[in-house]
Amino acid sequence: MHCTGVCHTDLHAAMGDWPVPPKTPLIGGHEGVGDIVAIGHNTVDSPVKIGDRVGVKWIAYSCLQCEQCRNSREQNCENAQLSGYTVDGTFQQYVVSYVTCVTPIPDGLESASAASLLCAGLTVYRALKYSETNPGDWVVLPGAGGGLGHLGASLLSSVSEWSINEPSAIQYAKYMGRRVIAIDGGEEKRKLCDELGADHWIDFTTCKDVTAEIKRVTGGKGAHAAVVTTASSSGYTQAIDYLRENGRLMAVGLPAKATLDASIFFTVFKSITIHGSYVGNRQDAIECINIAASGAVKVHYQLKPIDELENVYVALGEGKIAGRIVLALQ
Ligand code: 8ID
Ligand code: ZN
Repeated sequence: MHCTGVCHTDLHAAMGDWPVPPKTPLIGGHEGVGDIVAIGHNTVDSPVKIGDRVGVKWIAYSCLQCEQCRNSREQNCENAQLSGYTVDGTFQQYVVSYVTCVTPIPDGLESASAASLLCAGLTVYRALKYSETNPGDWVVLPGAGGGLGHLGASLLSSVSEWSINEPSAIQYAKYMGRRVIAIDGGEEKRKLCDELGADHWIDFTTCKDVTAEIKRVTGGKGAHAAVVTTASSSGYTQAIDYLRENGRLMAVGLPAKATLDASIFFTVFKSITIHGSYVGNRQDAIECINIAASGAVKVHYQLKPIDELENVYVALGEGKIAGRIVLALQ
C-alpha cells in the first residue's frame, strides 16, 4: 500500500456507533491505494495483474449474481464484504482484496489524491448523480468542509472545460454548474469552501436561522436538493424546511443512533423525496476516478504518517479536519 485516507466511517467503526457491528478484532480503512504484489494461484480471469496500481474501496467484494447486483446496486449485494468492517482494511502495509473489485488508478493521478476518491469522492459523486438537479439549481451541502462534503463542493462548482470523449464524462458534465450553498463550521472550512468555488457559505455554529438564510439566498423559494454529509444528525434537521417543492434530500452522513426527524405533512405537501445514498458501484468508482484524473476535481488533503491515526480520530470526532487526512504507508 502507498497510502490510505481516513474516513469518518472508520471512526464510527472504532466507536461501535452503528446497529450493524463490525468484525473484531478489526484493521480499519477503506480508501487505500497500492501496487498489486501477488495474486492467488487459483485466481482465473483476473482483470488486473501484478504491478498494477489499484484502489481498495468500501465494497471489497460483491457477488454480481444476486438480485441487487443484477440491478447494478452492488452496494446492497447480499454477499457484500466491506473493507475495514467485515474484512480487514487499508490501515496496513499489505492488504488482501478481490481482483474483481479493486479499482484501477490511471497513471496521471497521484496515489494520495486518488485515496479519498475511493470512498468520499465516489459517495458524493453518486449522491449528486441521483439528485435529479439541473445546471443552475441550488444544492445545499451540510458538512461541506469535511472529507465527503469538500469533494461534493468541488464536483459541483467545477467549470473547467475538458474534452468529453467517454460516457462517464458526459454524465459528469450534467452535474457541472450547480449553485452550491456550503454549510459547515469555522474559518478554515469557510476558506476551503470558498477556494472550491461554493456560491454561498453558512456557518452552522454562528448562523441563527439556517432555513431563513437559505430561503433568502434562493430568492425565497428554497434549494432544489441537499446532500447531507454531516456525521451528526443536526445537519439533517432543517432540510425539509429549506428544500423547495419536489426537492430531494440525499441522506449520506451516518450519525450514530440517530433518527430522521422530518415533518410528514411538509414531506407530502411539498412532494419531497428522501433518498438514502450508500457509496456506489464499481462503475461509479471508475467514473469518479476518471473525472478526477481529468483535473476537474480538487482533492484537499494533508499527508501524515500512519502512527498519527489516533490523533486523526480525535480531530475527526471534534469536527476539526478540513478536507481529508491521508496516511502514508511507506
Ligand atoms: O455511503 C455513504 N452514505 C457514506 C460513505 C462514506 C461516509 C457515508 N459516510 C458518512 C460517514 O460515516 C460520516 O457519518 O458520512 C459522514 C461524513 O463523513 P466524512 O466526510 O468522512 O466526515 P468529516 O470529514 O468529519 O465531515 C463531516 C463534516 O460535517 C460537519 C463537520 O464540521 C465536518 O466538517 N458538520 C457537523 I459534525 N455537523 C454539522 C452541521 N449541523 C456540520 N456541518 C453543517 N451543519
Ligand atoms: Zn468512507
